[in-house]
Amino acid sequence: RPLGVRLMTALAEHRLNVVYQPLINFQSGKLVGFEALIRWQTNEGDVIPPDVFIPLAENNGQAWRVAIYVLEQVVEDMGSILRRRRDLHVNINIVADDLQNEKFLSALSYLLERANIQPQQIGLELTERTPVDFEKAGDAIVKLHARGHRIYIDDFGIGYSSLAYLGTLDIDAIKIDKSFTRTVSLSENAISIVPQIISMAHEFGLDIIVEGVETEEQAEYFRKLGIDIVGQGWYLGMPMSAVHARSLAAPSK
Ligand code: G
Ligand code: G
Ligand code: MN
Ligand code: NA
Repeated sequence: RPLGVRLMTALAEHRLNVVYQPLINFQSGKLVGFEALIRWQTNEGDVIPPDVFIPLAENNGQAWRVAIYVLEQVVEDMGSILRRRRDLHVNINIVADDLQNEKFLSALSYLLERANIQPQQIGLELTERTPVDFEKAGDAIVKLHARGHRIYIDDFGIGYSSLAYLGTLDIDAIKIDKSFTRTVSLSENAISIVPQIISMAHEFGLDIIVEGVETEEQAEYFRKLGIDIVGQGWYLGMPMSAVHARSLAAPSK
């Protein structure tokens, strides 16, 4: 059967999994939240990456089903810890279609309200890998932002209209793409555009998350900048099961 049909069946049978990758403040070393990442392993044992099945869902007009699925899973997995720790947040990935989708938007408010999770505790990561219609997306973003959600531009720097976003959209933060993180180095003569991206984001009053932090040297580089920056990457924490994420987040006493 076509992959798109198999995806719908897998969603209906609840066979996709959500894992959680820690977000760590470089200055304090503290956990500030997680990014929720969807995983699909078929009954035959094949792992189908989200890069493959998310665009498929989008093309079939079914992206909202995936977004609601992840949201429901996040509420179930992380609701208890988010109620105990109001300082933590969980980010979910959405696509441009989701911003226009009434089913997703109402599920978002209904599920959070029912579970007593604050909108501030659910961040929305919008990738710029695919073009976004600013006119339409702008309105939806203003509304979600006004509700209290934090809006992140994901994969910042590699996609469409990076700079146009910064001045025009009601966003809170950028996630600097891992391809830029690879260019930073503690050596004096290293050439990297990352400091410019960071100072530009600051000028616009945006928070910064650095993706793909894989080495101690990269972590040290961002610590040394001496400003509040959040990092994500294998060095700081692998994507993990909900059980592990909850125990990482549980107040230590
Ligand atoms: O976790 P991984 O490296 O496999 O993710 C690959 C890509 O899939 C990333 O760009 C990530 O943003 C995207 N992705 C992961 N989980 C989700 C999800 O739940 N929804 C959407 N729309 N994209 C996701
Ligand atoms: O596009 P998005 O940022 O949502 O994708 C996050 C993806 O990046 C996840 O699939 C995750 O598995 C992957 N990822 C997380 N940390 C690292 C890292 O340190 N290095 C690399 N190469 N990928 C990472
Ligand atoms: Mn993301
Ligand atoms: Na990203």
